[in-house]
Amino acid sequence: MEWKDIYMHRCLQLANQGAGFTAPNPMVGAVLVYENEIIGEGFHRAYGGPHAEVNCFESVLPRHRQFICKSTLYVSLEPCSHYGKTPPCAALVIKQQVPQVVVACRDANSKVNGGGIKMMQDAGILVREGVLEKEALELNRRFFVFHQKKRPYIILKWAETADHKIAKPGPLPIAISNDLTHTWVHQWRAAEAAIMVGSNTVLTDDPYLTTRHWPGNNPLRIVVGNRVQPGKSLHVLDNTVSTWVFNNHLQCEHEKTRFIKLPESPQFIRDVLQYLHGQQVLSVLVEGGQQLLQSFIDAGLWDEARVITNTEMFLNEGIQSPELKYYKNGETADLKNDRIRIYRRL
Ligand code: AOF
Ligand code: ZN
Repeated sequence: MEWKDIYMHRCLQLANQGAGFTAPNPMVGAVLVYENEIIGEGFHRAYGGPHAEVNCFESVLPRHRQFICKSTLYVSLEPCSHYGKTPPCAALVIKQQVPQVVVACRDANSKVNGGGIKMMQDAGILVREGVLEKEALELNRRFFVFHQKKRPYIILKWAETADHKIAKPGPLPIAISNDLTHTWVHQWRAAEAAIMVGSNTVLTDDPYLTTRHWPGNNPLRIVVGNRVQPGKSLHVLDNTVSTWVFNNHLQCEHEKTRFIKLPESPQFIRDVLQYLHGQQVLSVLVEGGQQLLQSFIDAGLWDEARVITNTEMFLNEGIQSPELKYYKNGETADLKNDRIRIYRRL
């Protein structure tokens, strides 16, 4: 039976529409094709909701239902084989009597991990794997790192001057990036499960860490360090968004703010990440300051870095930007006087 890449491209396009709403689940798209025509489409819209395959079968018009048993189903991730918030999709595919399934990549979740493909093959379905696999792995890179490395996907972000300074000396914050970049950063925030900063940054900048310039979810706010204490008048403690403060002294919870005590240790960052993995936090955008960013780099605990450089601003003195190690260059973009570079860890 024939199959075409173009339908998998469509699956990935559909999957991407769930960005910012599916974590800790992956983004998944599905397309049902009968004689070169799409008769059904669906994607996983939000965590806890129906999977892509369910939405795809439901979208088929009554007069097209008769063709399902002669169609090819394309899915950007292996259909699941477990009972989670929803019943197994592989069982649904079998029930619908689809003769051929084209899958971009396997599901890294240990509850599935090839189980869906096996279930369908055992039922006599022809399964083709690895179509646009690279693109599908890239789309769900947060999900795959989470399951394979047992920690959230980590994106480091900072804004620097043309002479590589991220702040002035002293306690006063400065604005480095422009308004357009600012809006884009809020879009970045909305795509991640959490935003993290150090407690020094909270005290100097008093940031909101919200996505107020972009529609979408507010991620969990995470503060690391001992300098933020309950009762301080700080935006991150305003209880408008869930906020976790990792520290060495205090364990308590009030409204949306949770202080989490972890032992003082050189492994502190690893302990924080282990806790976040246990709480199903799929990804973290680390926004500073310098010390926290550098500690992630030195521990080799990062996946992506997004560096914004104001090409017209020079400070001469100030806090030097973090220094990346073992990376390759990714995309770049220019927004007026800001140059944005994306790096990937090797
Ligand atoms: C699919 N299609 O669209 C998605 C899948 O708790 P549940 O029931 O929502 O299951 C979540 C797991 O199911 C998730 O970790 C991943 O392994 C798989 N996601 N599978 O067949 C989908 N989103
Ligand atoms: Zn499923």
